[in-house]
Amino acid sequence: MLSDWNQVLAMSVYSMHIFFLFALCIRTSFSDISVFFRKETRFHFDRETSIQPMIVQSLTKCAMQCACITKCVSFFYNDFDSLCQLEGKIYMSFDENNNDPWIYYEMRMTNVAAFKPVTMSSEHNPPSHSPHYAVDGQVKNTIYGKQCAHTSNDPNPWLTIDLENTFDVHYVTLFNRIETLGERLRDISVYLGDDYVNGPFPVTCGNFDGPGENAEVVHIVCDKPAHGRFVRIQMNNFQQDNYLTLCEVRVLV
Ligand SMILES: [Ca+2]
Repeated sequence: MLSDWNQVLAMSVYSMHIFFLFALCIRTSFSDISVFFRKETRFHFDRETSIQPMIVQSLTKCAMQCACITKCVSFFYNDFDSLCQLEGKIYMSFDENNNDPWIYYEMRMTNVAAFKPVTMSSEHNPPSHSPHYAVDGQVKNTIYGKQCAHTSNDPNPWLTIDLENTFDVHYVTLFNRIETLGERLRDISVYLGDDYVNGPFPVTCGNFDGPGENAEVVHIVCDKPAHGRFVRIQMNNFQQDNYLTLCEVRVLV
């Protein structure tokens, strides 16, 4: 019964959030977008390769643009020049003296993966790459992918997080390794299941074809709310270099 009520509560919270985001999309009177989006300071995008940003009147206008687009969960806003960037790749930044005028905003949802039980298909060089590093809340600029969850060279490497309850997942965020070999992140699918840590996983949230880049942050937005307790992140299409390395995973509901 408790599980049922939690499920109802999770669905209600999700529905309300989507409702208010839609309200943000169609109205102009919201003065405080922090209700819908949170600011993060350690993200940047590549201005050389990204599409031209939009000129907008305000941060709220930029947030409205994102709220009106299906699968937009984040954006960059430049208050100095009133510019809005909705598309393009996102990267972790490790510059402690970052004076970048571009500020990153992400949809204010709840990460239900933090510090939850995690298993992997195998563990590369224990204990430097323990699965718990995927949900410890840290993304560090370490060499050789240390302090990131890291499998061996498996046919279809995977990492599964037990959310310890069922949720309707809106999107999953993957933090790629930072220093090198970021291109290994490719052919990723995110699946969900209700019953056991080893599956089955009948629900597909979405995919990331890749290849990834060093320090890239990938949002996999589900086609529709993906229901389940166990979240499996799996690399498909066996190739020579089949290592799955994840420095952090967030599951947003
Ligand atoms: Ca981590």
